[in-house]
Amino acid sequence: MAHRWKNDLTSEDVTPEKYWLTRRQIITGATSLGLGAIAGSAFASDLELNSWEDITNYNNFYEFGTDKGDPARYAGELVTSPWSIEIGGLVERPGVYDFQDIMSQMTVEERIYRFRCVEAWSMVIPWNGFELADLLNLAGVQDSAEYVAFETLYRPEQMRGQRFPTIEWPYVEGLRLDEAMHPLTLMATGLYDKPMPNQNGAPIRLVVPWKYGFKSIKSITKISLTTEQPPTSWNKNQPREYGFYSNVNPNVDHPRWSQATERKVGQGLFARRKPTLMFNGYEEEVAHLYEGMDLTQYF
Ligand SMILES: Nc1nc2c(c(=O)[nH]1)N[C@H]1C(S)=C(S)[C@@H](COP(=O)(O)O)O[C@H]1N2
Ligand SMILES: [Mo]
Repeated sequence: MAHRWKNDLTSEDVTPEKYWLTRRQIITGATSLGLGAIAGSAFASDLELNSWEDITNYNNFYEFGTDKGDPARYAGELVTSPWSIEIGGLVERPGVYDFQDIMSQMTVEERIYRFRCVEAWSMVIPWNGFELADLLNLAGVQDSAEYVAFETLYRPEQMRGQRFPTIEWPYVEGLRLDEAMHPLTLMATGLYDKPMPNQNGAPIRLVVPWKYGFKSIKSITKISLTTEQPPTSWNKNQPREYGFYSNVNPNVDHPRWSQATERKVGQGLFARRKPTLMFNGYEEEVAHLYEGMDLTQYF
């Protein structure tokens, strides 16, 4: 794959596929594909990008503290260069992959995705990144692999939240292999055409737009292909509240709050709450992955 620098992107580069909402579609409101369910019923404000300020100042990254302002406050203490990802388990070419080497082999593009946190706030974010499938293919997935396990960096000297046992460190996440290979699943390396801010998971983090935000693990240092379903941080912490799949689903409530509606960040606390969409609006693209599964059991 040819490498393209982010500032070489043209509007053609960001509008090639049906899977994601593009900047042009948002501007014209012409979203008949991908997020059509949203566009069909939505006001322009539902599709408007959240501001850089919203995206980088209000989020979760427990490695830096549990307050939603802590990542912006303290993530600057993390040194993200050099960076490498150890890829192992059931792959043909296991090894330690340097981040810059990976980048030189990937086509970085922009994709605008809806993001929905389990706590019922949402944003629309212009990520830059490449498909996780491209990275997994670089390492070569063996036929016997069924799941992908991810790990965040453990470095308490620079990640002050890790000095406390708020959750078990390192943060871990997992996907079924078909979810991981889906073209919507992104390894994000930036936003708004800028390198990924530390608080959003620099230099590289996962983005799975049809799942709740906590699946999108940040600052990844390890990826492993397995036959066993991998442990996930929130499931280990609160198994009754967080399952492995964590698909956005308005019909399955979190035990302590409803998931039926959501509030878009940046529109004021008194803005109208919107109904949550099945699979966060990506039903057409991903529902087939879960055919025949009872999603109240596999939540
Ligand atoms: N390593 C790590 N990744 C993480 C988290 C975390 O605490 N640690 N929080 C998750 C949660 S709960 C959310 S909502 C998103 C929020 O960050 P974003 O707005 O940058 O996507 O990151 C997810 N990824
Ligand atoms: Mo979250």
